[in-house]
Amino acid sequence: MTQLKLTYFDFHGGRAEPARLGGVAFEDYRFAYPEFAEVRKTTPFGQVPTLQVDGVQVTQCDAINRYVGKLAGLYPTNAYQALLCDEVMYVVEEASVKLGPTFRLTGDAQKEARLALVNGSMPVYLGWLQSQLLAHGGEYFADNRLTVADLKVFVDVRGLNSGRLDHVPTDLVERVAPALNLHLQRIAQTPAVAQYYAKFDVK
Ligand SMILES: N[C@@H](CCC(=O)N[C@@H](CS)C(=O)NCC(=O)O)C(=O)O
Repeated sequence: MTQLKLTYFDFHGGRAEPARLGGVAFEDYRFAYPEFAEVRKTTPFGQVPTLQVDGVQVTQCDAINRYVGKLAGLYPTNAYQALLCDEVMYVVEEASVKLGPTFRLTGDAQKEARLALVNGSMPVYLGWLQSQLLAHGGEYFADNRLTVADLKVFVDVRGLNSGRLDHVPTDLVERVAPALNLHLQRIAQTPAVAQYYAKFDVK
């Protein structure tokens, strides 16, 4: 059997979380933030996540999420449905790329940068995600079933609602795209996701 080792921060969110939620057996190498300086020396771009597949290190979160999705049966086999799934994942990733630099800021500079996103690109991408969801029946983003696109949006919305992101109001999603919160509640109740978080005693 292929041996998988996923390396990422020890928190319930971020770029590797959809792969963690896929339900595929893997070694979950979680590390605390202070260890990142050492971990990043072992990765080609100084970034995480990485996935080792039988000892071969692979980068890029959505390549990893898609691969795990294929192993788990959570990625469409139909080319058009796969396109819809990928589109959603890229939109969430683009939003993450905009948010990324704000983690390196502090104080007023961080506040200004985050509020610019809250009042700019964030409602645009949340609104688009909501319209995609509703256009495809309101339950799933693609293929009329759970896919890695649902897991990626679930993780993103969960992060935005969490209060972990200073200056991002915890009611932003509810105000601009409430259907995404209903989606979040449904995905949280799917057996693979509920069982995964139960292991960590996360509500
Ligand atoms: N394109 C990469 C981006 C990975 C990335 O930016 N990861 C963040 C953590 S979520 C990181 O390692 N940041 C440190 C840095 O870029 O210096 C991917 O899709 O995995």
